[in-house]
Order: sequence, then C-alpha cells, then structure tokens
Amino acid sequence: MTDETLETVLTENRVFEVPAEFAEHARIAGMEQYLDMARQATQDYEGFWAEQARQEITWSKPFSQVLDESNPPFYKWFADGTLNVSYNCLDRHIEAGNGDRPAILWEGEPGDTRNFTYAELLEEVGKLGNALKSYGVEKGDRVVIYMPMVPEAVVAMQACARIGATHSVVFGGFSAEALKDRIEDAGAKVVITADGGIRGGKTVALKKNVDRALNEGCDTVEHVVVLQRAENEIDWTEGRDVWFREIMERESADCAPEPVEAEHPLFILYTSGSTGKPKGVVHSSAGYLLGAITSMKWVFDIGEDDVYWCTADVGWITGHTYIAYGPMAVGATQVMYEGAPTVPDPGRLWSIAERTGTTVFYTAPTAIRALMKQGDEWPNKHDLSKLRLLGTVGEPINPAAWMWYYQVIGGGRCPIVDTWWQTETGSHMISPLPGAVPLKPGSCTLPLPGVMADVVDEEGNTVEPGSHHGGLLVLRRPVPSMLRTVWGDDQRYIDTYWSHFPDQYMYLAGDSATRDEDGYFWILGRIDDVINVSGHRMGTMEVESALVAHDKVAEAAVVGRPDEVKGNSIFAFVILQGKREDEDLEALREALRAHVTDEIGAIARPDEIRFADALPKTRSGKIMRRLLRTIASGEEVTQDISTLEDENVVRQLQGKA
Ligand code: 6R9
Repeated sequence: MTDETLETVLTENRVFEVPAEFAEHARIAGMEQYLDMARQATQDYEGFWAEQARQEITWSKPFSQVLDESNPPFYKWFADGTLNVSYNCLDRHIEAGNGDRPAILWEGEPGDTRNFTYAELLEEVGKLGNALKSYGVEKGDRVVIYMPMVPEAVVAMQACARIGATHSVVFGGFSAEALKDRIEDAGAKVVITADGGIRGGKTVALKKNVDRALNEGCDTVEHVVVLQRAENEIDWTEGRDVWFREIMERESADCAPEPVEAEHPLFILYTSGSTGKPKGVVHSSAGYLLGAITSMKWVFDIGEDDVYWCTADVGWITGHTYIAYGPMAVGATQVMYEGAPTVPDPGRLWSIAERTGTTVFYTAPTAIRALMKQGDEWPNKHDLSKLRLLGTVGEPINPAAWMWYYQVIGGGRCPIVDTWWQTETGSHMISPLPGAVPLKPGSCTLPLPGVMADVVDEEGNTVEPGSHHGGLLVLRRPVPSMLRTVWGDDQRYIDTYWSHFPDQYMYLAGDSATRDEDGYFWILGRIDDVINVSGHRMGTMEVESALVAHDKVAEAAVVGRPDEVKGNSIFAFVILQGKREDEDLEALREALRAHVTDEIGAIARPDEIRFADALPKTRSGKIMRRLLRTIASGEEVTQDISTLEDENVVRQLQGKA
C-alpha cells in the first residue's frame, strides 16, 4: 500500500446519505433492509443463496443440493440442477411477453446505429448457435471470440451458452501473439472474429491477427467465422474461413437451448497474475449467472424503466457480467458503444447518454479522470437529467474524481456505486446498495449480502475495523459466482487463491485493504506483482518476459508508476546485452515499445523505459522492486540500500549517471 492511499483513507470523512428520492423507489431501501438480508445470509448461508437461486434462475431441472464442500477448494453450487444460461437471458423474457423490449441500443463510432429487441436477439443467437453446431461444435467445446464492440460479440457469447460451448473472449486490443497463447491454452475449435474493429478513427486489424496466430500454431481451430465490420481488406483461407452473415442467412433461428449442469463451464477468461503466463479463469453456469442477476438488482437497482449503460469492453470480465449476461438475464434495455470516448469530441459519452436517456451509467475511474481533464463544458452541453445512478469499477477511485462524477455528471442527485470485484469473483462483492448504504468517496463501502469479505493479517485473523491497519482482503466463504479453477491447471488455482493460510480455506483476493470504524472497506492496492493500468490488470512478469524476448535485452524489471489518468503507468528498467554506448537509445526505446505491443498488445506498452548496467538486487539476488517503484515515481530514495550489491546502480536508474 502506498502511504498516499492510506493518507486519503484516514482523512476522507465526507459521508453522502442516500437521497430520499432514490430510496423511495429503490429495490432495497434503507440500511435496515440491507442489514436484514446480510443477517439472513450469515445465519443460513446456504439457505440464503438457495432461495436466491430458486427465485432468480429458471431451471431446466431444479437442484436439491446447494453448496458441496466435499472437495475443497473445488466447491460446487446447485450441482444436480440443470439450466441454460441463454434461455435465462432471452427466451424467458419473450415467453413473459417482453419480446419487443429493446435489448441493445448500439452505436458505432462513426455514428451508425443498430437496435435489437429481445426477440430479434434470440433469432440471431439461434442462427449462430445452429451454425456453430454445423461446424461440429458440441457441448463443452471451446470457441474463442475476438471481436470489436458490436452486438454480434454478445450474440456470439450467447450462442455458445445456448449450445453449451465454453467461450473464451480475447480482448480485441491483444496482439496476435497473445491471441495465439489463449487459443492454444483453451484448445478452441472455432474462432469468431471480424475483419476489423473501429476505434479512435482507426481500423484494428482483427482478422489479420487471427491469421497470424493460426499460421504459427493453433492446430485445434477448424473454422474462423468473420463478421464484416470495418470493411478493411483481409486474406481468406478457403475451407477454413466463413462469413458471419452468410452462415446466418442459411441457418434456421430455431435452436433449442441445451440444458447443462449448474457447474458446466460457461466461459474461460484469461487474466494476469504474478507469473508470466495468464491464467484461464473458469466460470460456472448457474452460480455465475446468479451473481450477475442479484448484483444487477441489488447494486444497479435495475428496473423496467431503466436504460442501462456499461462502457466496458466485452473482452474484460465487466463486459461479460455487466453487458453480455447480467443485463440480459434481468431483461434490461442497454446501450452499447463501439468506440473511443473522445471521438469526435470529449462529449461523446454524454451525447449518447442524452440521446438514449441513460439512467444507470457504469464506467471506470480512469475514464472519469480522463474526461474530467477535458473540462466541465463537455458534460454541461448535454442534458443528463435522466441519470439516476452512477457506478465505477476497476481500481480505487480518488476522492477528487469521485466528487466530479457525483456533482458534474450526477448533478449531485445520483448515488455512486463503487463496485469492488474481480475476474475471479465473477460479480460484485463489495459495493454500496444505492438505496441503503451511505457513501464515502473512495470507499467501496460494505459487502453484498451473502459475501463474507474480511480483512485479515498474515495468520488469517481479522484486522479490527477502525484500527487503522491494512491487511489482506479475503472471502471467508465461497460465493456462487466465483471461479471454479484455472483452466487446465488445478494446482495453480489452489496455490494462487487458497493456500495462503495454512489451516483454513479462505479465498485470497490479492488486494490489500483496510476498514474504518464504520466497517467500510477501502482498497489499498494489489499485494502481488500486478499493476493496474487504466483499470486493467497487467502482470509485471508478462511485460518483463516480452521485453527479454527482444534480442538486445538481457534483463528487465517492470513496475507501476502513479499516473494521474491511468492510475498506474508502466515503467520498465532495461539492461542490454551489449554496451549502452553503442546504441541509439531513443530508437531502441521505440523498438522495444513496438515489440511489447506485438507480444501482448498496446495496453502493455511501457510508458517509460530506462536503461542501466544492472538492476538493483539484494545479495541473495532478488530484484529490489520497492526501490524501483520509488525511483520510477521520481521520489527520493530513503530505503536502506546497504544490501545492494552496487550502490552506483541507483544513480544510473535514476537517470543521473
Ligand atoms: C472487475 C475488475 C480486479 C482488480 C482487483 C482490484 C481492482 C477492481 C475495484 C478495484 C478498488 C474497486 N479493483 N474494482 N480496486 N476499487 N472498485 O476490475 O476485474 O480486471 O480482474 O481486476 O482490480 O485490485 O483485485 P479485474
């Protein structure tokens, strides 16, 4: 934890009560109701979740078992029940007479728009489901989705769910190399992609990346389904590649939803960890869906009159739970936007919010900070009076950005739900329920009912709220929506999340946190070598391995440096194979940045690269990362560097020698 964050936590004492007008219409209104639910969950944990699961999910076959803890930490929820997630997201709304309800109001970056009702979406999903089946995709087979932010990305995910295939969405900003690793790890049979995506006025060459990935391996892939979006020129492999719209034309929309077991893997989503290799986080069907539904209702307070908008990309967990599944499962109307928030000007999001009458808006602190920098004039040009609830996710929000969001965007009338959760937890874990819990800027406040979050010391003992000490953020009980394993690597699942405390199974989130005297949680940061860049997790080891893969690099160490907009920026210290004097360092910096972009994607591109003769290491050979973080932030080095082998290295790393 940085001293600065702890400082904020200890000095931020503003409290924003629930606006009476909001509480009046809220699903969960008043602290009493929240506490009541939380109490019920504590008293009868399984009973609480079983009741939610019976109420919120339409089952093909009802479950009789609730939580199976016989083989920890491989927990199972509702294991003898069967269901179909796509049925729960589409058919059941249509059967209830809501087929004409708008499901997706989509807007492309150039300004083109397309809307889908629930009935129209089901047709698309059915056709694609049938097409996938015609390519031999069966229940349990993996399909990789590498798409821009178009409605077809959601259609693709739902189509997999419909036939029981397990999807793995790869963010469109990842490189061919990163895509290849994920396709191979998942062993995908089909890849669904587009010719190109449109972002920031540029075309992202998705199909080209797929071709490159497939040329280098990925032997399991039999077909590539290509949506035409950017109309850029692409290569074509006859027999393997097929056009999305062509296959849709020939398929029937009639595709029966395949009932699957509650624990059937709905998807795999790769995320960064402490090692160089991304982890394939595996999510279940029923437990995951349940978390998506309950949080849509409790946290987003979603109702029939809402127009909901989550600005995340479907390539991240937020886009999975809060675009592709959650809003669909509760039958909401949602906005989906393809492009950059600043095209054609920094008022784009506010203009879309005005035109669509957005009522619930969910975005990341990094976006808020970036738009805040552009000035109030942009939001002020638009009528945002329909907004009633705002949300944030991805990283701690600093109080200044919180206040701007609250006042300038929310007009001082909309609660802000600061939602703490992770790829691994599948859905919100700690967040205000907006009609019940008073807000404090910068705090994600209290756990949702049924979430046994705690802050503990190294031995696993609770750190008392109000003690002004930080600790490890844990979940004391498994929740229905959390990951089931790491794809193909059960041991890594055990080691990463469940092995920290010797005699007990507690889920280790990998964040540090503290609680104030009201029991409010304040997230302080990661405890592992993961940095948070623009709300996205980036493993420092991943960037380091990309750098050392370059033939001029001998060694590299990557740390995060506090950044006003991104939260953290990527700072790399690089040791060359040859002599520094022999290189054009500026050109090499550019080459290394391009190299990392090629290996991982633009999100991993180092903002700063500093060359030195050696890295600071202890006598036992460990890289002194804390020292590197101090140096990267430009702060004075006050740490004890006497264990350092060569003290002169510090001056070099500071750029002074
Ligand atoms: C949903 C998502 C998870 C990590 C998590 C934490 C950070 C997310 C936060 C937050 C403070 C919040 N994080 N939400 N920190 N306040 N409201 O972001 O998933 O990409 O897996 O990242 O992000 O460090 O551990 P993911």
